[in-house]
Amino acid sequence: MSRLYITTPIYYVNAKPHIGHAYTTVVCDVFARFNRMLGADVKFTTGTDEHGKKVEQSAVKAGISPQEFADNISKLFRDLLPVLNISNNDFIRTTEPRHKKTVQHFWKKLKDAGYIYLGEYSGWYDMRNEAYFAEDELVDGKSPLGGEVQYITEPCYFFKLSAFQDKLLEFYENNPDFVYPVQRRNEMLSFIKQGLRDLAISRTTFSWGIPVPDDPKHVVYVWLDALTNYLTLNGYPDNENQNNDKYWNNVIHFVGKEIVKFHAIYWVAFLMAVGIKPPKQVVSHGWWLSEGEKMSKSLGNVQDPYKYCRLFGSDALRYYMLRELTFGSDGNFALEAFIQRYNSVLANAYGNLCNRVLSFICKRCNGVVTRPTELLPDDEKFIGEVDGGIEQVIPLVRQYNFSRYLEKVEHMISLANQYVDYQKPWGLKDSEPKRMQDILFILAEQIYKITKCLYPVIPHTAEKLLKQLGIPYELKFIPTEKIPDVIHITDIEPLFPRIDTSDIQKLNVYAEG
Ligand code: ME8
Repeated sequence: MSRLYITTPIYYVNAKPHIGHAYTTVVCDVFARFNRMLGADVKFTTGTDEHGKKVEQSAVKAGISPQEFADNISKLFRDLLPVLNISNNDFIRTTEPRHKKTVQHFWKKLKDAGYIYLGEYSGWYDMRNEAYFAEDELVDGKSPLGGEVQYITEPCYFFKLSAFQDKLLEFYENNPDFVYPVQRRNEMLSFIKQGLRDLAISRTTFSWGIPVPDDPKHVVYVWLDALTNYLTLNGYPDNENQNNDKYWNNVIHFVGKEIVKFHAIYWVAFLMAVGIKPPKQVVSHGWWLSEGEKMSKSLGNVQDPYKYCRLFGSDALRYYMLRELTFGSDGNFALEAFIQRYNSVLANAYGNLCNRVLSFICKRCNGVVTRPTELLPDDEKFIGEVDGGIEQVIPLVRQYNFSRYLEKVEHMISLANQYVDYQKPWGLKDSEPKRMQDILFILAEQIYKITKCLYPVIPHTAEKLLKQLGIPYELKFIPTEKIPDVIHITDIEPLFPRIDTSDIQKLNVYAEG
């Protein structure tokens, strides 16, 4: 059985979770569920990144300890997982003892390998993004990531990143798909080719971090600390031989576009330095904007995933996010577009199809339909088109083309609606009852297949529908799968009730405070 290890970034605890964080986590969940359906043994992890000066300062401001501060926000990230229906296998906090042990072990390995030395660092420090920049990297007096900068000098341990320039180039050459999409790969390549400077990997200006082994005045740079979470979650250092580990050989890190460099350059160099294989792929996506702008507290446009789930259900949010954003590009998150997609696709096209077919079977066939003994050319065409659609879905997901995948499924739903409209089973009750039940069976079987395709994105509703069909099912893609020859439908209920758009003004989907 193939193994796969899928990770989200671990999120900073200086702000509450918003739609952007929810997005990466949902993408990973869909990818994890999809691969499990294809038979893979998937390990899927997420968590929170809790150290650093920013957290220390926010805690002081709030009048509580950094640990208490981190506890409060980490809980909001953790509690969001069941609300979004996320199937993660583990959740890490960088303040946990298991992680401290890994980071300190990893540090010692880097040091023993000769890649760490003590020096002094002066530079422009972006506090918000916990990163140093050289004078010539600043943009309008701010860091290239947009944060305010301060000039700082401190004694500091360095990682010999400069020693990895050629090895990184060779690695990129040998692994052309390492960074997805190719635009980000090209950015990484040009960054490496510009020349790599050694990296400051300890801090002495604050203490909220993991102490450097044998020199506890220093704490480990928050990015070295954070990236190592992926090893902690894979049992390192107890499981020291990661190169023979089946999960580690198939790690995919999903990240936002702004942190590709940390994963695709620094992390790779750290791992190379201790002789651990780099990840298989770093997959990056674009940003959700809210009302055309980056979400920020001060603009008051931070979209709250908890609110969307409470108002419309997690499946509706998951569907919208995957369908609306072209993976890799930026997109705008807007309530009006959300409701529009919900009503047209989930409520009308899919929900209504399921509801009218299943309730008709209940009302007119006492809930029972049986497999037709023969198919007409129209039936064969319809079934063939649905089967063809399913075949296209699998490669689209493997290529991270989530919006096209859902577009394909929407096409299959519209084929089913066209089939209903053309065959008009409702009118055949008295004249051709046998043909009517044949059509309904065919529809029920195609609804079953379409629903399985939708399962990774709308798991809650899909399971509800599969239960309504009364078919014992397995959550696997089985190419030759046929449902039983007799279907018994009992309870049915609407899947996605329409949202009344006259209420839009009343919906507050922005985070407070
Ligand atoms: O960078 N649109 O944490 P972070 C889409 N702790 N995705 C978004 C987004 C948006 N507007 N805003 C955030 C960190 N994200 C580090 C990571 S990993 C070893 C350490 C998502 O809380 C996206 O995945 O700033 C982005 O990369 C991540 O949240 C940043 O989360």
